[in-house]
Amino acid sequence: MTVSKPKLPALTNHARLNEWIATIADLCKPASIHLCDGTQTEYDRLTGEMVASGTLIRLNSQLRPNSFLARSDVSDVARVEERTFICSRSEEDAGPTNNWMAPEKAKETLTALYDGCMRGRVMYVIPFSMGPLGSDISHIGVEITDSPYVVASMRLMTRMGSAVLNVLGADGEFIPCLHSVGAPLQDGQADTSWPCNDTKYICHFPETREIWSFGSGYGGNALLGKKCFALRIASSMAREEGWLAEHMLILGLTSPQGEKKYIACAFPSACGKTNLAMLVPPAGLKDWKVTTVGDDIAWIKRGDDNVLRAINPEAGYFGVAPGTSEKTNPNAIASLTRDCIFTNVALTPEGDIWWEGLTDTAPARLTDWQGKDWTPDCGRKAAHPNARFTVSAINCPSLDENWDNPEGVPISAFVFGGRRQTTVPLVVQSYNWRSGVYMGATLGSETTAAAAGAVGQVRRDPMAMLPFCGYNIGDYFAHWLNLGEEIEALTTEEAPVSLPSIFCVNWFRKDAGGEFLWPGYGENMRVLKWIFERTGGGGGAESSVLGWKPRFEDLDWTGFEPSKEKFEAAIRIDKAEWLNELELQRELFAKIGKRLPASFTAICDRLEERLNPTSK
Ligand code: SAT
Ligand code: MN
Repeated sequence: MTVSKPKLPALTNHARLNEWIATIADLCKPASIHLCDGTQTEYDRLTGEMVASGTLIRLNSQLRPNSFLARSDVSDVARVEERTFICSRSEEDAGPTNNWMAPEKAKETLTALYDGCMRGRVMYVIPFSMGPLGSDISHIGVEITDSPYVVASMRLMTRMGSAVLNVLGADGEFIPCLHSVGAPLQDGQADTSWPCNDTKYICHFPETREIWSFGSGYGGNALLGKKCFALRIASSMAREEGWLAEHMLILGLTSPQGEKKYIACAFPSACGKTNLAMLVPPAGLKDWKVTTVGDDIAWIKRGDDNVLRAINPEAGYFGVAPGTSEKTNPNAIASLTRDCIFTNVALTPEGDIWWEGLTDTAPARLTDWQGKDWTPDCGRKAAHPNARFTVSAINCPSLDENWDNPEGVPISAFVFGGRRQTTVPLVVQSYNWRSGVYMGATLGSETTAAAAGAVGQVRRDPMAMLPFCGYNIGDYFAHWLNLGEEIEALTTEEAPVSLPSIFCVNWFRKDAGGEFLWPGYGENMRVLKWIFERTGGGGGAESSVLGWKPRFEDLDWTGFEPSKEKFEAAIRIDKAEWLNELELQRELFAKIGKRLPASFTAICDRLEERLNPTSK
């Protein structure tokens, strides 16, 4: 029996949205259509159906109430960067760091793939708001998907459902986000627990502000509000409209005196952003407080007062599970006690979850992420290295009181960090906006399991945006420089505006024996405290080639037995390493070519001269 083409009653009172839904239904030919209202009842029904179909396993409700485990297909475990395309009209506008495909070609290829791709499945329509409902900084999207796992995840990760349609009204703007796992079901064909397709495309059309994704059900490939919308499409919107869409966590820092500042920090995927955003200060600094606005993405706009204010467009966390523990991130562990979806973690015989690093000793027996029996000596990982937890922000004990404030929070500092075993010092503060932008732009990091491909190689990851900038990266650098210059130009004696200070950090430096030089995690509070002080014009520092850096006595060591030697090694700027680093930065510049801001080459030359006064 073929399913007859659904004749659509108007699903919403937004004519353009109805039209788009009808067009997609026509193309994808689902068995039925469901407009998501975002209620708990709907969530319970969908998760119940997924338990029945084998897509989800319900965890022990005594140990982990209302929580589920999903196991993905072994071929669908991370973002697929080489299948991710920016489909701008001109190739140059996508730039040298993106894969480009002509929009007509992408649409033609994907239209063929989408034709009939939802046969036998429900087509879900998910209205969602990135950012607090109705905030000037927020934007609305509508995702069409044939994956109920995506619907459930979007409910945890975004503000989703009927309330969003109310804000959208009859003619509000929305970003259409089309997603299919690409696994139509013929009559009577049994479904698999994780349908997906070997052919994958994640396409972005910046000029028409559309997203078309096909073939994957995992993370950023499928939850289109996240990297596709909130970073790739939003970065391009932000450039046109004069704001910033960044791969940054946002945290609040409150001093023992009650002074509060917010900072936004950019790190590549799987570099501990969630841990930093939820940091618990160590005993010696327990009078300091860290609160969480967001753990992954920040949208930042200039207020009428020219202060940069940020919102977290998301409403939940899609965090890396392995390595998350009571020691490394107690707030995440506390967030995960109920109402979560875990993907690709291991299952205990009691029906609870486990992953590498959750406890010091592994349980004697587990079912691994692929559903196979697992024992500690079997030689395999129990959880996939990119296994994830998905949980709503409201579960987080450190959630900031302003996390949902439509006005956003004022940003005092930007922090850029990578994962570098060598070269990059623990922390350094740039002398000014321009050299800070340069620091962020030349960020390098060792690759992680968040994306498919090799792990552990250093690649340039400008502002941690390499896989997420939706347009030419040279233009992106220029946009950052312009924004700072414009704000600086407005500064007068009567109306002083201060741009956020810019810092660069590296928690991951190692000694010659491969041991970390810095303890990381909660101890990072010592660096955050210095950053807090520096943004107020306080805090001791010495100058260096790269910028201001703390001396040993400038960090607060209360409650910590510091090794001066290790600190010096962690903060050291090594001439030979930096001359090599500048060569690598020049490789990036050469790749970017003519859209690279001219000042960057000048800064690089000057750095080289200062490192090596005799070289020129
Ligand atoms: O893009 S994902 O959200 O799947 C993972 C990441 O890069 O952090
Ligand atoms: Mn991320």
